[in-house]
Amino acid sequence: MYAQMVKSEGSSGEETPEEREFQDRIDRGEKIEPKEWMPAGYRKTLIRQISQHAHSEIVGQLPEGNWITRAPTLERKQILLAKVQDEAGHGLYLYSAAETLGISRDEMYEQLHSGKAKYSSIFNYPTLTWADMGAVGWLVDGAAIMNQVPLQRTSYGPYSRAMIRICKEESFHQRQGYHIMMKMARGTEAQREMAQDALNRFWYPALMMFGPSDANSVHSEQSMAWKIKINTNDELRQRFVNETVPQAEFLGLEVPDPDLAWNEEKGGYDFSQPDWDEFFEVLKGNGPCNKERLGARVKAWEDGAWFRDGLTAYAEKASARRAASATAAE
Ligand code: BYC
Repeated sequence: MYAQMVKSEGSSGEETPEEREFQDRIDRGEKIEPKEWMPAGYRKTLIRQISQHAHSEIVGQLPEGNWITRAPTLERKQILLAKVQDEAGHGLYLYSAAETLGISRDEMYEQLHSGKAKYSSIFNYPTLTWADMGAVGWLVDGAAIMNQVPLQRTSYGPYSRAMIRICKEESFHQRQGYHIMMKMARGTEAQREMAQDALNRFWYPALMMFGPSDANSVHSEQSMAWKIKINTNDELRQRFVNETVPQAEFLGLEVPDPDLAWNEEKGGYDFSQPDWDEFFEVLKGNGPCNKERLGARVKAWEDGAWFRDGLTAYAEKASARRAASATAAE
């Protein structure tokens, strides 16, 4: 079987009996739980992917947080606030899932703040108008769902369970985004133009969320053998386009791709690839908002130092007091 032929990352020689048994378990569809044996490469890949995912949720709050104070109505403000809070919750489940693999939360934060860990490229683009809140919910959360629904079946237990809850909330996020787009697209001419402009700016960055083309994906083959990933980047991108184009048509908006065409033979749309040079520049830290996003996270971390110090000091004092009263009681 293909999966069994793929060697563990970092293991140079023959497959060991433990590695073989591990792969058999994966192939049988069993979940791997935190205290069970796993190849070092499996652990490392999961830590990388889950922590990057957690960072994306946390950094992902910034472009939308930008609009909370400027939402057009009280109702929209409440909905947006709830959504942004959900993203914080997703980050926390995912950091917890990564911690079960032996990395501390502080280490993960350090990797984010130093620029060593990645987060999704999409959050390095600005949100310029209220219509962008619609486009982000519709396209960005839509792409996230497309990626994350299969991840509910990922082989690592804590990750797969976190995904189940996250996907339920993401569906609400996608609906709220589409609802904003509907209002805008069917509003005044100026509102329709804003909706079209948001689609124009977010379409290609949303396609980039699925990662580089399969030919350039470094991790896909091994990650799929381990069922850390269930689909290739190109498969998910194609599914996203197939689902999203009719939604754009329903809105009366135009997808900014002159080459977009239904291909009867493949049962999906032919579409233009995003600018992959731009994608790799964003990954290197040269996107429109990379510095601003990372700067905001580092500032939040530094501003919170007094609070963390206070909590630690209180916890230490409380435990010293408990120890002293236990001794006195003896
Ligand atoms: N942005 O070998 P590949 C969300 C990196 S949604 C940045 O294909 P892999 C949210 C990749 O890390 C977003 N980097 O990698 C939504 C690797 O570099 P390293 C979060 C990217 O891991 C709404 C290199 O490129 N979702 O959170 O097999 C509101 C080669 O790529 C990107 C997830 O993270 C990118 N777009 O596949 C709020 C889902 N694409 O690490 C929040 C879980 C690729 O070797 N993650 N790279 O330095 C995944 O499914 C996979 O990690 C990916 C990439 C499909 C993203």
